Parts: sequence; C-alpha cells; structure tokens
Amino acid sequence: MQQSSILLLFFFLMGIALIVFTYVYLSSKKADQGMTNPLKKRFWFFLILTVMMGIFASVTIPKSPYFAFADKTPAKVIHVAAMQFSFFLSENAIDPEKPSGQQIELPVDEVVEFRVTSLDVNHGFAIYDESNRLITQTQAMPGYVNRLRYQFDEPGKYNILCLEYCGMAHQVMRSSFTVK
Ligand SMILES: [Cu+2]
Repeated sequence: MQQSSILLLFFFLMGIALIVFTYVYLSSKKADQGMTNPLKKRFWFFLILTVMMGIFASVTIPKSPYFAFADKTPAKVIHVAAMQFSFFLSENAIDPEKPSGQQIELPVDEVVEFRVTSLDVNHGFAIYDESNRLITQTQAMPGYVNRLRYQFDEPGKYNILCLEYCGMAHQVMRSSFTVK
C-alpha cells in the first residue's frame, strides 16, 4: 500500500470516529430528557446486523476451500503425519508407532489428496510454491485426519512448513515434494 493511500485511509477512519463521537456526545445530552424508545433502536440494529451477516456468509461460505474438488476423484492420495519437529509423507498408511516417510512425486494438473494428522500436538500443514507463496494449508491435529485436496498447475519443488507454533524447534519443521 502506498503512503498516500494509508494517509487517506487514516483520515477516513478518523472521520468515522469523529462522527461516532459526535453522535454519542449529542445523544448523551438528549438522554437527560429521557430516551426515546431504546427497544425499537435495538430491534433495527440487530435486524440490520443479521441481514449484513447473512449477505456476507452467503457470499463467502461457497468459496470456502472445504468444497474444493469435492466432486473429483483424487489421482493420488498422500498420507501425512506431523510430529515434533518433522513431517512424514507416504503413499501408504503411516504406522504411528514407527512413522516413516518417503520422497513424494505428484502429477501436475491432477487432483491430489493429502490426509493429514498429527502424532503429538497441533501442527500446521502449509504448502508453499518455489517463490515461497502460500498455496494451501490445513491443520494437523492428533486424533483427526484432515483431507486437503489440491490441483498443482505448475511443476516444481514445493515446500511444506509448519504453520502453527508447536514448540522450541517449530521453525525447522519443514519438508518438500516435487510435482512433475
Ligand atoms: Cu509444528
């Protein structure tokens, strides 16, 4: 964001704050003469709030990643077990007693599914492209398997980083895979 637009935003927000303060000041003077119908005001406030939240939810919920590629069959399923402080990725189910992983290669332009869990505490499973842009992510939670579907359009090396602070060595918790 440019400096001038930040300044403009600041003045805009200041203007709103000024209007709110003026309104509160003026209505506090009016309160001496007795309030006029506060229940009616509350009714309209909650009605407008409900309508606004309804519009917001109906626009944003369909764009939620939970529905992404839901009608497709994944070309490959990758099992992921997160553990302080590494990720195990495998094409086969992972034994929680003796977790082990393998080098993963995924097909380009095909839907793949990650089945993500944790063997100890909560972790984040975040996939970054070669320019370190966050592409998609889910949580790795003990006792749960979170399914994350994605279609990689670009071949290359992708990095996995933990996106939830999970302990002293959280920052070294990373892995990678290739898309061909
Ligand atoms: Cu972690």
